Amino acid sequence: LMDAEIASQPEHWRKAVDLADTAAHLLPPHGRRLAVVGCGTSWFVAQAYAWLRESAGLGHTDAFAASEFPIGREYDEVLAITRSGTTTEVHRLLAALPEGTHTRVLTGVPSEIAAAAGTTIDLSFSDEKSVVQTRFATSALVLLRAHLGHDLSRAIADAETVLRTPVDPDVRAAGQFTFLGTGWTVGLAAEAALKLREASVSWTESYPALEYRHGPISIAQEGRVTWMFGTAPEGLAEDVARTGALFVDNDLDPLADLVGAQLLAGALAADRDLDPDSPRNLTRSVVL
Ligand code: F1P
Repeated sequence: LMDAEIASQPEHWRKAVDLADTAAHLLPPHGRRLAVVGCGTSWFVAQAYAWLRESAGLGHTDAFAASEFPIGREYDEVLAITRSGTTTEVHRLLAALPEGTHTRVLTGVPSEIAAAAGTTIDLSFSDEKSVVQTRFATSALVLLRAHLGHDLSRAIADAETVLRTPVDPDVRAAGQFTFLGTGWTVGLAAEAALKLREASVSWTESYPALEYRHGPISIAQEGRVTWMFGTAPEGLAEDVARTGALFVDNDLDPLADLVGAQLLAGALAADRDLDPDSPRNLTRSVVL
C-alpha cells in the first residue's frame, strides 16, 4: 500500500493544485490571525504551512500540536489538519475553543469531523489506506502552498524525478539519520524523521539546521547520515564531512526531497524485513 501511495503523489499534487482554485473560498483567508493544529504528521504539515503563510506576509500564523494549543490565546481562526478526522486531541480542541473562533478542518474523511468544524476542506481523493501517512500529508501541503500563490510545477517535476531515482546505497546502508531544515523545511525534516521511524523502526532525529552545531553534531560519525532539506547554511556540509558522517543535500523542491525520504523509509523497511503496512505499535489514528 505505502509504496503505491508514495508513487501516486505527483498525480495527487496536480489535483491538489486544482483544488486550491476551486476551493479557494474554503481555505484560510489572508490577513486573519490563524493557528494551525494537528497531531503527528499533520502537525508537521501545520508547522511548514504556518511558517510559509506568515513569512509571505499573509497574517500572523502559529502551529501547535493539537494537544498543546494554548487555550486562552486568541486567534481569528483555527485550521485543524487531520487525515482520519477521528484524532481525539483534535476533536477535544475544536470543542474547547472560545465561541467566535472560526474553525476549519482539512481532512481525508469529512464524514468523521465535518460536524465539529465551521468549514470543511475535503481532501478525500488523497486519503490513503496506510497507517503511515505519505500522500495525504504532502497533498495537503501542496493545496495550502498553492493557496499561498506558490507555483508547484517544479515540485511536481522534481517528485517525478525522485520517484525514478533509486535510493542511494550509501544512505541506505547507514544506521542512524538526522534530518535538518530551516524555515518551512523544519517541519519537513521532522516529518522525514517520523517516516523512517514509523515505516522502518530506524533511529532518527530532526533539528533546525543551525541548531545542529549546538550539540546534536556530537553523535555524527561514519555510518550515519545528516540530510538537509532546502539550502544548507554556509559551512555545514564541511562540518558534517569532518565527522565522517554522510551529508545529503540537493537542489530539489524540499517537498519532492521528502518523497526521497519516504522512499528511503520503504527501502529500509524492506532491508529489515519489516512490513511498512503493518507498522509496529501504531494505528491509523489515535483515538483515546
Ligand atoms: C495523525 C497521526 C498520524 C500517524 C498515526 C497516528 O492522524 O498522528 O500522523 O501516522 O497514524 O495519527 P490524523 O489526525 O492526521 O488522522
